[in-house]
Amino acid sequence: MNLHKRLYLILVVAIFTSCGQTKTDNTAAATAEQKPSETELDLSKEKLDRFGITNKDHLSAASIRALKWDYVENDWYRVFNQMKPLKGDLAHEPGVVRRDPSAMIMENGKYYVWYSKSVGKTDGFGGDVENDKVFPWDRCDIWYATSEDGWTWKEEGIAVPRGEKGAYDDRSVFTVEIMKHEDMYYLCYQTIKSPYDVRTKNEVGLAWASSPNGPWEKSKEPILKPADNGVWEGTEQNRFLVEKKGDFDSHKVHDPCILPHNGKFYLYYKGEQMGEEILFGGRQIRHGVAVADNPKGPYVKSKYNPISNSGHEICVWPVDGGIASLITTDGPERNTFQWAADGINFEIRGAVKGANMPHAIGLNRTIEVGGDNPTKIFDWGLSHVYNSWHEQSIMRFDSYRKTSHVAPGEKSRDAKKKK
Ligand code: AAL
Repeated sequence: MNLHKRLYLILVVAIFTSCGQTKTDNTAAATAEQKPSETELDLSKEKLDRFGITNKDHLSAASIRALKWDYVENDWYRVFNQMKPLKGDLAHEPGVVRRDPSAMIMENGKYYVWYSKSVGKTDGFGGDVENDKVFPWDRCDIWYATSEDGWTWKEEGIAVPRGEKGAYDDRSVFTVEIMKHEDMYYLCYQTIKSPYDVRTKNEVGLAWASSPNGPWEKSKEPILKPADNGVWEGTEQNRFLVEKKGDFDSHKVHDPCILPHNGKFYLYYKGEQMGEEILFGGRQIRHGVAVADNPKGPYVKSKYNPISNSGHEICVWPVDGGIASLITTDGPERNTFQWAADGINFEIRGAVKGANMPHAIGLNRTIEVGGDNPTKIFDWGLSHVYNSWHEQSIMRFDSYRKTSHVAPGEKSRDAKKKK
C-alpha cells in the first residue's frame, strides 16, 4: 500500500472510531464541540490554493493536517519582549525564592499578587528528605504583595501558611492562583505532606476569605487529589519505575486555577503521571479539568481528561464565551494559544514565538479581553526567573500583538486592503 493510501486509511479509521464514541460526561456532552477528526477534508480550489497544494491526489501527511486545521487566522499571534525585574520588596533577593505568581487582581486601588516563598538552599533528593529542602518550592508558605503601578511592590506578609504537623499541607503550600467571585476571594494551591520524596503524591488545597488581606480559612481536606490507579514497581524511591502508570494525573495534580464558566467552576490543573516519560522532546505533561457547582467544590474530574497533551503551568482566561489557554514548555503543541467554547475541547488558534516566552505566568486579570484581541491579557503580567537553583524571583513580562510581517518600507496586506 502506498503512503497516501495508508494515510487515507488512517483518516477513515480515525473518523470511524471517533464517531463510535459515546459521550457520557454531562459536564461536556451538552456543549461538546465537533472534533476535527469528524470533519471532512475541504478540497475546494480556494483551500488548496491557500495552502499551495498542487495535487489533491497526492496529499502529504502535512497537507492532510493543514486541511484539518479548523481555524486558520492570525488574530492570536503574540511576540514577547525580554522580561524586566520588579522593584521594591519583589526585586531579586539573595537567599530567597519567590516564584509562581498568581494572577493579579485590582483591589482597593492596588494590584494584588500571591506567590510561593521559601528561604535557604535547595538540597535535592537522596539526602535526609525529612529535614532537607528538596526543591525550591519545598517548605514554602503563600505570601502576598501589593503595588500601585505593577513595578514597585510591597510585601504584605503570609496569606496561607503551611499546616500543622500531620496535616495534608504540613510540608509546603505553593503555586497559588486567585479567583474573586461574588465578593469572596479563593486561593487554590499545591500541597505536600511530609516527607517529600520523589514518589510523594501532590494534592491541591483551597482557602477563602471575604477580603484580599485575609484572614484565610483553609479546606480541611484537599479539593483535588491524584488518581490512585497507578502501581509503583518495588519500594525504591524512583518515580520512573512502575508496574502500571495509571491516569495522566496518577502522581501529581499541580498548577490549579479556578475559572467560573457556564454557571459552574472549572478547576484547570496540570497532571503528572507515575512513570513519566520524555516525549516529543519534552516531559510527558498533560492538563485536566475538574468541575464543581460551587467554588468550594466538590470538584469532579472531567471524563474527557486529559484535555491537553502538551503544556506545563496552567495559563487560562475567558474569551468570547469560551476558555483560552496558553500551552508552554512541554509536548508537541507547546507555544500555542488554544481555545475551547466548552472549556474542554481545546483547538489550536495560533502559535507563539518561543523567544522570551514567560513561564509560570501570573495573568493580569485587570486587562479586559474582547474577541477582537483575544490575547490582550498578555500586554503585561508576571512570571518568574531562576537566578539560580536556590533563588528565584518574580519578573514582569510584556508582549505585543503581531499582525503582519513586512520589510522596512514594505506595505502590509492590511494597508493594501484599506485603499
Ligand atoms: C512549576 C509548577 C509547579 C511544580 C513546580 C512548582 O513549574 O509546575 O509549581 O510543582 O514547578
